Amino acid sequence: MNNTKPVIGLTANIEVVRGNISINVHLSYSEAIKNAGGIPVILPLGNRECMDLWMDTIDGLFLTGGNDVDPRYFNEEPHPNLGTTIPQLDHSDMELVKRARLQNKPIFGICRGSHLINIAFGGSMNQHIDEDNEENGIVHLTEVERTITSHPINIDKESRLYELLQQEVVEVNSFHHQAIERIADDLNAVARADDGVIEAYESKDGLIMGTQFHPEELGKNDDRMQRILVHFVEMCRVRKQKNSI
Ligand SMILES: [Mn+2]
Repeated sequence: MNNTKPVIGLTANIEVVRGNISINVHLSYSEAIKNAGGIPVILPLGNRECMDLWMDTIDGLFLTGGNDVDPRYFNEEPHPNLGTTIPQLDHSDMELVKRARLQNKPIFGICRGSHLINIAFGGSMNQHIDEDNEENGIVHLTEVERTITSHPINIDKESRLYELLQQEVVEVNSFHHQAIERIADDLNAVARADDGVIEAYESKDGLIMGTQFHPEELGKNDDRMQRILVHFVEMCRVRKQKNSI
């Protein structure tokens, strides 16, 4: 089979499902990657051997949402409101990010995924933001349907995200109680909420993107949001072509 579609590795969450420790990925992620022209594959917890083979197989790495990242990765003690952390998963995901970067494979992170990338490159997190910011009415941790938008973000005009969305102010969904505190040196914050919370970043070379919001959900009803993932898959396709020459 002569397949030109890029293979995208999706990280998974670890959750107890009906009493069994399980890997779990929201279907919206793999559907969004498929709809964007990629071939999604789920990466469970890795070890060295798995990771070597996965890196030979995938053309891009997609880090999904999920649990909080262990704050010891940015040299902080746990905040009282820190959620459950899964050290094995953090370690596995960090290793994947580092390996993908070494091979110049495009990396996209959403929510936890975006936090983890930032931490892997030396950034830090605000472990618990006020859910209810009275001053400007922004609620970042909402319990509405995942396609519902909750607050606007302001996008830097000098960014790829702006190129894709062609709009400086965009309404996004919001399901987070943490936020990036210090952005890693290799990354640029390119979108913020009105309270300053970083909602998207990009690496200087464009190969890494992270969003605090969820384009995989918004893209169901909003073609512009789907463009973000189409762009990522396209970068992975270019990377695959380079590899095959
Ligand atoms: Mn938000």
